[in-house]
Amino acid sequence: MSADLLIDPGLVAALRRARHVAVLTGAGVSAESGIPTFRDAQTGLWASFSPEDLASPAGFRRNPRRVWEWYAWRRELVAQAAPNPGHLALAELARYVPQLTLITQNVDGLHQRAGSEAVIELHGNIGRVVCAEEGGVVEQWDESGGELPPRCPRCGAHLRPDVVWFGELLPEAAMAAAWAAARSCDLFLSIGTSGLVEPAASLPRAAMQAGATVAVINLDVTTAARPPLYTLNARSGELLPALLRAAWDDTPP
Ligand code: BV8
Repeated sequence: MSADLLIDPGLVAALRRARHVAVLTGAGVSAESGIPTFRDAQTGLWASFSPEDLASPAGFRRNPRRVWEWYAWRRELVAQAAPNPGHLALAELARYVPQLTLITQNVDGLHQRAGSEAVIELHGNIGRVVCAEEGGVVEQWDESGGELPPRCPRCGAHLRPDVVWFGELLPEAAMAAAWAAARSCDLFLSIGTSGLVEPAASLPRAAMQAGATVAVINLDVTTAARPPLYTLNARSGELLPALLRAAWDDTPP
C-alpha cells in the first residue's frame, strides 16, 4: 500500500498545528541507507556474539580486539552510507514546524549529514574515538604496530568508540534534553525503533502521559491505535516524505 494512503488525516492535522514536534529515531531509519539495524549488525561474522559481548564494558574488557574490530567494520559501513529520504525529510521538517527536537539512538551521524542540526545523540557517535581511561576524544592514532585496539597517544590506555554501551549511563545533558522535549512537545514521532532499550524506550510514553499526540512509524508495529496514538506500518524513507507532502504540499515553508 502506498505510504500516502496510510496517513490518517488526524495525524496530518496534528502535525500542521504542532508548535513543538519531538522525534525519536532508531536503527530502522538508517536501514534504508544500508546500515544493518542493531540486531542485524550481529549477522554474518558477528552472528555468534550477543550485544552484551560486543557493546558492553565487560565485553570490551574480555576481548577488546574483537570489539574494536566490530566497530571498525561498522564505521566502514557508515562511511560508505548516505542519508536516505527519511533522514532528508526530518531535516526538511525543521523548516516547517516552529520547534523540532530530533533525538536519536543511532550512532551513525546520518541525521547530521542530511542537514539536521542540534541532533540529540543519546548513545554517542561511532565516528568518534575516545581514550577508554581519560574519556577524551582522540582524533589520530597509530595502528601500524598491528596492536588492536590502538593505544591512547596521551596515556597509553586502549582506545574505544565514543558510544554508550549496555550498562553505561547515557550522557546526562542529552537525556535531560530528551526528557524535556518529550514532556513539552505537542507531537512525538517514534520512528524505526523496536523500543526495547531503556531509557530511550520510555520517551514516547512520557510524551503521551504529558498529553502529546504520539505516532509510531515502524515495520513491525502491532499495537492497536486510536488518537492520540497513531501507528503506521511503513518504511520511514517512504512514509516521512509522504507525511510532509500531506501536511504542506500546497503551503511551502
Ligand atoms: C542504562 C550504542 C543505567 C552502542 C546502544 C541489566 C543490566 C544492565 C542494564 C540493563 C539491564 N536490564 C535493562 C538494562 C538497561 C539497558 C537495556 O535497556 N537493556 C535492554 C536490552 C533490556 N540499557 C542500558 O544499559 C542503557 N544504560 O540503562 O544505564 C544502568 C546502568 C547499569 C545498570 C542498570 C542501568 C544503555 C543503553 C544503550 C546501549 N547502546 N547503542 C552501539 O550502537 O554499538 S543500544 C543500540 O540498540 C542502539 O543504539 C539502539 O538503541 C538499540 C537498538 O534499538 P533500535 O534502534 O530500535 O534498533 P532495532 O534493531 O532494535 O530495531 C529497529 C526497528 O526498526 C525494528 O522495529 C524494525 O522493524 C524497524 N525498521 C527496520 N527497517 C525499517 C524500520 N522501521 C521503519 N523503516 C524501515 N525502513
